[in-house]
Amino acid sequence: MSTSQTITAELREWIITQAGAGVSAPSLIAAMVKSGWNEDVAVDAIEQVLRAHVDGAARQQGWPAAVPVPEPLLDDSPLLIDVGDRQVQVLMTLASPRVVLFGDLLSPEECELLIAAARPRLKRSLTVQRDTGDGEVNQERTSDGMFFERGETPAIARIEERIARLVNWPVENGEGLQVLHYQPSAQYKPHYDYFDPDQPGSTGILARGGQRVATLVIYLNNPVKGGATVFPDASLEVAPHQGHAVFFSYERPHPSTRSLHGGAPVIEGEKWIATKWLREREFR
Ligand code: PD2
Ligand code: ZN
Repeated sequence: MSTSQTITAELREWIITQAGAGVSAPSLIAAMVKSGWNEDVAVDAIEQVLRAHVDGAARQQGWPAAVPVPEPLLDDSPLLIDVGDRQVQVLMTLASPRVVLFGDLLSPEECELLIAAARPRLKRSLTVQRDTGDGEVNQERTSDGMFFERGETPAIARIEERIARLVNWPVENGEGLQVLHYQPSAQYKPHYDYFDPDQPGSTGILARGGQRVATLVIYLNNPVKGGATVFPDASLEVAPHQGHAVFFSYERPHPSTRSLHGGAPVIEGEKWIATKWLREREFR
């Protein structure tokens, strides 16, 4: 391996082969540092080589292109993120699927306020019909829900501002908050939140701000049993705790993001969540 700080064809080949054989990123970095690389430069080089490699493979397979996605500022692994009016806890992160679990995003009072404002406006949740893009009642999704307008009340605007700072994504790119209420046995079977670009019904939806690129599910109460948010591709279950929120992003509308997720059946008690979906561009 070269000791210079340029990415030669030889180095590129070496990184791709090693990573493909399952050698971890820290081991690759350690090997490069040992042969004279600055650590930060080595990290950047590995990222650049592997990203270009994945993009090339994705193009060959006919996958949709990757786009920029929201991402919390997690350099140096902070335990807390300052979002202006609050310190949000970082409780867990996962690289693939990209998942970050936050604590204390909302106060108990803010959770109660959202539930009280949503309750009189709840209707049976719909899923998007593939061909037309219209909503339809579906056994896959047995909750009741409603949408707030973006910035509908000062409290909602404050929460949306906080979310924007937390994940570094403009407030304008967010859909209005959706509140969902699950009774015992209600669930949301595993699905992807992005819209299938090949379905005719997606055209109109995508015209309003492009694809969904990330989701934040905020837990508004504590169910007694059940109601976890599950990520089957990672065998990950997130327990629903009041005020906590699980963030996940998906850089292309494709299962390779491993962003398949669902709401497990509520076994005892009830479950309230608020979901914020983030689009590529301004959502109108
Ligand atoms: O209630 C959940 O945990 C859940 C699971 C999957 C919510 C959503 N998806 C969603 O709102 O998209
Ligand atoms: Zn979902």
